Amino acid sequence: MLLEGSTIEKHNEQRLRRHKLKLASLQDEFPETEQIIRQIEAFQVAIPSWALGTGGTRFGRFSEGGEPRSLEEKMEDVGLLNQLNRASGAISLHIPWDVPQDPAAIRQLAQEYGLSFDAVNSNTFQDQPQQALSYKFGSLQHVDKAVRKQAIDHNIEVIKHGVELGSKAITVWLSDGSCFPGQLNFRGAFERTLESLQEIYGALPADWKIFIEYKAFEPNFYSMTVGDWGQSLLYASKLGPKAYTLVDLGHHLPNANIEQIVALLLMEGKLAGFHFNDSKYGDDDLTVGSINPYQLFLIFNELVEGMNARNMNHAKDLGWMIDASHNVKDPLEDLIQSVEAILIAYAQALLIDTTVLKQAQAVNDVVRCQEILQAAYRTDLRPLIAEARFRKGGTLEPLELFRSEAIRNTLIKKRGEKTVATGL
Ligand code: RM4
Ligand code: MN
Ligand code: MN
Repeated sequence: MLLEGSTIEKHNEQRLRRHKLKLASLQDEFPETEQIIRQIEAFQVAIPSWALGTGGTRFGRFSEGGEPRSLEEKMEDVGLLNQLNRASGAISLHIPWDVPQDPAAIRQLAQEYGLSFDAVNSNTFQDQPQQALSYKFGSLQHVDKAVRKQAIDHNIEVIKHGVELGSKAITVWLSDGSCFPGQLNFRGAFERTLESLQEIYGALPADWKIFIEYKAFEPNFYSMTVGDWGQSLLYASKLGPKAYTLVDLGHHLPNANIEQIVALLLMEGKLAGFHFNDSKYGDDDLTVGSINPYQLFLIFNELVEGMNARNMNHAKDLGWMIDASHNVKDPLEDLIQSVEAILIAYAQALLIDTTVLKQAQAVNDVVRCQEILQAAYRTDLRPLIAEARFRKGGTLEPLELFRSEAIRNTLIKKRGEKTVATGL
């Protein structure tokens, strides 16, 4: 379902006066507001096709109902989300959870919803019903060449699906590793994985990239073959210029300084982009900005400074994607909150006066440095995000409209209470 234009107009009309007042106060205080609004308008965050249904843990799954039953319905949900916030104009597909059976029809549908296709994702962490060989002991690292070949072929297949839809990158996340000391020869696992990745790399079209995602633990709990940014960077460097390291915020050990990792990957020209989420303990996949919005802001501070230093286009030169799971929230409401949190952190980072910060750093004025960062972080820039949405035809308050129009009820009526979306 898409909303009638008049529904959005009515919603905005009722809120416009208050919104303009708040906006005027920011415009009065900061001369750069217009520039920030334009940068927010250009910024898009891709939605993962596997995050439109209810998530769960191994202890259970409690659905909201009305989950999308097909890729077409998932695209419908992202189309709706984008209609509300005008910042979710891309979808990232996970294969084989979401195989585009009729690529021409899927492309056509994407055009109708104003969506493009972000990176495609391969899956060699689960065994599929028709699959010949098992990934129980890994995929690209496997000691058996035949298993490695099966996993390589799958990745090449995923690239083909992506080519048909206009994607420009493949994200490879491997669950490969070991659960017990002695199970695996680390060097052997690394070398076999590299060799497999080299074959996949060889199948990339000229204008494609490969993103190597790392993760500290789970499902393997003793070692992960791509366990941290050092290992990922090693693979990416050995593979060549089309290979980059992807940072999923939940994939670090507790208290890792992610912003420093980001700064250095960016410096090396090897940062692929992000899987945004938030976490308290591990790969919790919680709503972006729900636990530690300050960390998100610090990451964006490094991104803005580092991208400017390399003359990069903020909106286009890195992959921006959400990778979250919605266990107790409506998935669409959760995604609205996540996109908003990302845009707020980005806007606040844009507000930092880099010249003044550098001056303070140069004289070791530690107090001043903290004040500069926190002054930006403590400024409520939500009116700028709302204004960017409004200018692009979106809603001033997406969450409010989602609720007042009872969108989940409509989806339940249309799709049913007990539908299950593919994904984790
Ligand atoms: C992993 C990782 C991958 C995602 C899967 C579903 O933990 O974050 O990016 O594709 O989960
Ligand atoms: Mn991820
Ligand atoms: Mn993850």
